[in-house]
Amino acid sequence: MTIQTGIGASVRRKEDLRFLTGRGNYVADHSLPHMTRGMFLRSPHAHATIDSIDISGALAVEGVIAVYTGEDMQAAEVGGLPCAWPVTGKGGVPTIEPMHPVLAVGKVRHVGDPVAIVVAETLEAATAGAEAIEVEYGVLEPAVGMLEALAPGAPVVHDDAPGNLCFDWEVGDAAAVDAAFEKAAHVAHLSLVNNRLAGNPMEPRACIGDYNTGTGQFTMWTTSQFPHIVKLLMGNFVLGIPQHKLRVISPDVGGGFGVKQFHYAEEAAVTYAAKQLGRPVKWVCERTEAFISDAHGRDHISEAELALDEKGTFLGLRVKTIANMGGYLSTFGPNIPTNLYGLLLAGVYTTPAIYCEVKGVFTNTQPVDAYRGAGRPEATFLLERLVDVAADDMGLSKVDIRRRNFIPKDAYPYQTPVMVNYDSGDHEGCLDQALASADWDGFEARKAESARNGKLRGIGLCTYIEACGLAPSRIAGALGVRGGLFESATVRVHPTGDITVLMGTHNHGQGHETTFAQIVSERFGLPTDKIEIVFGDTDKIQFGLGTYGSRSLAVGGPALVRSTEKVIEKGKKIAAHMLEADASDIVFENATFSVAGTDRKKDFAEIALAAHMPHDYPLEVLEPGLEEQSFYDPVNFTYPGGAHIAEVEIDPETGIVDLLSYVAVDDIGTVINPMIVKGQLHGGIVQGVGQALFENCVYDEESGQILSGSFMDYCMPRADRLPNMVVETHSTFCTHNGLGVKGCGEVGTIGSPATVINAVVDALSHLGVTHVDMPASPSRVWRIINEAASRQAAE
Ligand code: MCN
Repeated sequence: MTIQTGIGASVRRKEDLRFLTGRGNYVADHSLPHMTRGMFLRSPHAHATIDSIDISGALAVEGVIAVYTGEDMQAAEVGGLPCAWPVTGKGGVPTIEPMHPVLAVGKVRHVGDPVAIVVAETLEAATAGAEAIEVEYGVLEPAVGMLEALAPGAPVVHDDAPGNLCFDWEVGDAAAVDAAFEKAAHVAHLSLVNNRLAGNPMEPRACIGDYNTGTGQFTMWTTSQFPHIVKLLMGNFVLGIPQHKLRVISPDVGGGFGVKQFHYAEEAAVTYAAKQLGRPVKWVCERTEAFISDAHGRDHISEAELALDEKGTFLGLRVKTIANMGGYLSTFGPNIPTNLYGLLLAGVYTTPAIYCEVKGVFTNTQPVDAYRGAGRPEATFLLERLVDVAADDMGLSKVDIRRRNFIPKDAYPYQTPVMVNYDSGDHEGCLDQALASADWDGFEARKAESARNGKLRGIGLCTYIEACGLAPSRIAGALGVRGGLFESATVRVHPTGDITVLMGTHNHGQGHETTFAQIVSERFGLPTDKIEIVFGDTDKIQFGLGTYGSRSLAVGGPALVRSTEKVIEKGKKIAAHMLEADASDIVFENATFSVAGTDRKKDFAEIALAAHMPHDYPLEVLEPGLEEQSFYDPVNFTYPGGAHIAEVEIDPETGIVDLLSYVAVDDIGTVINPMIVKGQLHGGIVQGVGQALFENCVYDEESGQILSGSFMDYCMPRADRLPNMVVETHSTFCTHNGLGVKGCGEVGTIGSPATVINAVVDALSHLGVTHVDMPASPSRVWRIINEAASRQAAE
């Protein structure tokens, strides 16, 4: 029996053996000769002037080698950390991009803002050194909440951003929306907060800077999702290192979830220090330090209104959102609540008029950027909550109101009023399958059973679409990105026929070593154990843009397919020469080149050998070697969609929400590896459930101190709070990338917050509750239940 290893097979993850047996190759595991340890002194204040820094105490600590401050870097003309995706606001006004120094100069703008780096022989000495630095701060009142930061007279985070407004962006047709609201039979309203999250990948960030004093070559190991971009941003904009003198390596990375797709201050600081000292400098983030140095995600305040006719048909949608940028712009900060949010507000519906405005605001908090889903969970949450509110207002069923407004399957491709053009989808199909799998019709009986046990049961539904596979460079360029967004793949066939694939994407948990090998296995008819997928080293890999926005398969996959096609084309020419036939008569199947209609053939390894030992070879017309490279730039995003259904049970005595069941039916196009997709869905859903029920970054409103800066206070979802999930697919196919694939890495996180909160609100709807902000923690739910009960008693 042959084991199927091509597209569609649930091949076990090749990479897991080393991970599960403790043989992964992480940055923190690396040790270099003469390596030193770096430790950052971070601001204890949210907003303060730096009046003086005395480093003498640190330098007196045994083992401390050097201390560098922001002023040292300024004197060395080190640049600021760049924003790679600003947006253009109303009236063409650009995003305000204040200087983001690697180490603070003159002022600190959030708790955790790095002030100095101490380099020492040991971690203990570096830590003691950081503690021995004396900084005189002039503590200022911080701007903590977004509304407070925008209020007149608020403390100013950056002098060049008066009123703390970073950008004021809009999309859609405001006049058309006004007209729609004028003729509406009903308008549904919703005010909501999308809570702030910390990504918390299992492996905290780490980096090592190294400088070769002989060759002038820099090497930086870092836990990054996109080493080539770090190389470009840090080399070109921050440290002025020529690109050919800088190598960035991101080996095994223990989860990223977006948090590791930014160029961080620590990367530049250790590289700068390594150059000064001629010795490698290593920094490994601690968990608590991660809460005040990793970029956070989400953090919106929104007002939304949906205009409907008397039958519940959507006429217009108006959204006003305030989005937190934190104390500085992170690499992609402005892009997340604008292009990845406003452009998704049509959802799966035919709403003809949509208008959204987003104000980005600076506050004295940690910078905010992408976190799994990035913008799309926010759009889905707002829209799918609002649809439920409208259904309740009008006495319509949650299913019927959605069906009435779905974009029909045969209306694709579908141009939305907010720029994006969806290529394919089948929302009815996903919904029907989800309703059946969740036994939607049997809910009332289950609810009655819960009631008999004193529990409140609710069911929640969300139908969503998202844009991923970032991105067509031309469209992204028009939307403000300062770079390309294509992807690359090299297929290197060795003389033996074994294969190394060099991918421009980065694997940090998604299973690329398996799924990309499956694609090659399918094309060449070779087993996956003859195929090695390599990524994460800018000296080995051609330029690639890395992994985020569920792009690796949808953008990297077609580049890989093209390279395999080029190898096959060249193989056919070699085979034609060896078999004395015309290349057009050569067919390639199951790793064999043969002359059509004959038994004359050469297998893949023979052709590979001939290409490297070109004795019997058409050298006059064909170069030796068998290695092909491709770059692929898509023409559109891919648009996964789906229908998710959850059931919750609430204990009215404690406010504890139990998630009892979760059904996800997702349209992700062609599935390469069903088992890996299932894993991606499980993980993604759990992260969305985390946002809905448990996780929250909380700041003290007066001091700007983070109050949830450890796992004692920041509640991560755990297996014992989760049900067995039902994860299914219902696919339509991407029309433009050849493979028919759509991304799957974020869909779970995009659908689940709305699904779970819709279920929570449903469980409480008999109390007159119309919305519950996330996280639906026991204390919040208990308070809502008790307030509603008192209200009802008073009426
Ligand atoms: N896949 C498939 N068939 C499809 C779609 C995807 O078999 N139709 C496979 C892919 O080949 C890949 C995996 O599923 O092995 C995810 O593919 P894709 O949707 O292309 O997403 P990326 O590989 O680009 O991963 C990025 C995405 C994002 S944006 C975040 S955030 C995220 C995520 O994936 N972070 C993760 N999943 C994660 N999973 C882990 N374990 N760790 C993270 O940090």
